[in-house]
Amino acid sequence: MITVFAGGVGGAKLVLGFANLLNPEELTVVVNTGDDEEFYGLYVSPDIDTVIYTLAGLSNEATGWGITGESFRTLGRLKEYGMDTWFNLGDLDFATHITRTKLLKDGLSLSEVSQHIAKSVGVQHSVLPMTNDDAKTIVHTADGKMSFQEYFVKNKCEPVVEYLEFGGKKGVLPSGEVLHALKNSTSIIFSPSNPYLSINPILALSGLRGAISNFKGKKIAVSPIVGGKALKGPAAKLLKEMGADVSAVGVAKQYADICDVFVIDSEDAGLASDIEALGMSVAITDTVMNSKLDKVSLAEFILELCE
Ligand code: FO1
Repeated sequence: MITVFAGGVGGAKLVLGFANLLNPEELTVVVNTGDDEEFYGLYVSPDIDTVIYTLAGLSNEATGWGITGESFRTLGRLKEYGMDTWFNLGDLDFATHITRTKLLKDGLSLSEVSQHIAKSVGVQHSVLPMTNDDAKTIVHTADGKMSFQEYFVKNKCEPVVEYLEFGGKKGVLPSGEVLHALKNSTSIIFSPSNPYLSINPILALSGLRGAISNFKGKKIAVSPIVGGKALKGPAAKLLKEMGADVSAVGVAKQYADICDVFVIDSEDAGLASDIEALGMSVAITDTVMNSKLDKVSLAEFILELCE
């Protein structure tokens, strides 16, 4: 079995590639929940939903999040009622959040609820939240501190990030399901999600870095930066604000102490020796995933590295 650490859009694309090649018992996806937030009393877990909707073939290809063909009538009515509506929740998406909130209130864990939602829309592979506890990311910026979604959606990633605070309280543990998956895995894959916003919240969980350091199988990370640019989202801007190189080398430095192999795009082949100097081996292929074939090809390439 392989375990894939994933955030939202970039992670979900690669996960779809793996899901096309591996049986459900051969793949576990561990998803960042630092982006989770409550809206109107409903518990929203954006990265979990992005992965589930993508695997279910429901996702909006244009945005990468939400459900294709969504309507926003409920949100429109909430606006008429004077509610804050900067986070675009669609009508069908609301059903997911209502279900999640109800089941959490009934006493199910976020892992159990996520499995229930995934199965209900036909997803057979395991999609696990990184933790069952509150681990929301707080973004400290030049404009003050804010929740992840306030930073990402309300403020369009514009505030300059000073530092990121992970975990609702100190010592948040990974879920038992995550630890079980790692114990039974032969490889760990760090998907091309934002290393600061999507992967670091997972790595910040108590004991997880140690578990990964002691992990005997292959540990492979994929660069979300190609040709000095992020394929989507604020990864390049964040690298700059954190004082890192805005390149695959800058990302590789984040993974140098926990990964054996770093996958870069063919366009960045010239950076291979700089990354090898960090102590990782480098694998070069086309990493930009536009079509389904791109996603499956990249997943296939990584599975070969796992052997
Ligand atoms: N991203 C946006 O840029 N704007 C939105 O209004 C928005 C709404 C939204 C609703 C549900 C959901 O599951 C995700 C949504 N996202 C939206 C994406 C989300 O903020 C980010 O993809 C992740 O948190 C970062 O990975």
